[in-house]
Amino acid sequence: EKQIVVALAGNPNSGKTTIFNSLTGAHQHVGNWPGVTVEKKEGQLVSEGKVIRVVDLPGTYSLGAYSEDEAVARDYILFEKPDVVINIIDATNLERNLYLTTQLLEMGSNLVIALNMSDELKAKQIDINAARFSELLGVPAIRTVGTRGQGTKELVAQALQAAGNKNPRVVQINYGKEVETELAALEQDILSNRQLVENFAPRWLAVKVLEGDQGVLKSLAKYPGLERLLARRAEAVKRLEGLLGEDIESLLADKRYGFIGGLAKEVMTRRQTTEERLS
Ligand code: GDP
Ligand code: MG
Ligand code: K
Repeated sequence: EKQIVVALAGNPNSGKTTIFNSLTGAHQHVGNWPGVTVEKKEGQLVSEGKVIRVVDLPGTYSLGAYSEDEAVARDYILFEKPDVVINIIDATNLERNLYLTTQLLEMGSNLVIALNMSDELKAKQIDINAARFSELLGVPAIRTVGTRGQGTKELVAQALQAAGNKNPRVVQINYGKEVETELAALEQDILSNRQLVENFAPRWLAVKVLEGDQGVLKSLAKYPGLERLLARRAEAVKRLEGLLGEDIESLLADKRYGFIGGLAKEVMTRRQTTEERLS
């Protein structure tokens, strides 16, 4: 039987390596990603009779083109297509960590989320509603304490379940009427390009093209039909920037932060201290 590949993605210091160690124990191998000096850690475990290969991706805040780490993580997810991506989130910095999560969601990754550092969150008198979080994003979310191995069994169980899901739900951030109109047109173009459709989630690619993500555009250079897509993009950007008076990158970023802010607000509650309750 084919082994299942699970990649761990998350911000630096979210607890990725701690959870990686907890999952794989001594069965680890350290090397380098091809062509770059970024360290590559792999390990494996056996669960429910299945061999799971775990890959610890470089810690990143985003999957843009700004660093070698980001390019390694993004290209691995795009081109190696792990069966499941476990996104390790430092729940004490939820909003900052969710920026990466929104990108993983848009990429159409088969996601399982670890709300890690949940012990620290508790110490700060903050509750996070994992069930509601999971419901809003359409992906499993488990509270974990990496340093104590808490929640890791459940993570593996959810990852195994997700691995069998061939059509993961793709959450769509709504970028507003004007932007959505242009995205739909770009997506149509992408859908008519068989090679692009076979390799990428069309919606994700439409967003990246509109955004002008240099890393992604570079990865696409070999695909026929790219020039037409870029010409459409140039027209769309001109229209949107004229219409909305803001540059396209800021337009998209604002919507993402709006989505993240709304989500965080909905799932987090600060418990009242005894003093507050009595006053
Ligand atoms: P990475 O950069 O994502 O690989 O993060 P690490 O695994 O190196 O963890 C960063 C720091 O957070 C280390 O000091 C860990 O011991 C600590 N850590 C990891 N998970 C938890 C957790 O759930 N709770 C607490 N309190 N600390 C954690
Ligand atoms: Mg690490
Ligand atoms: K570390």
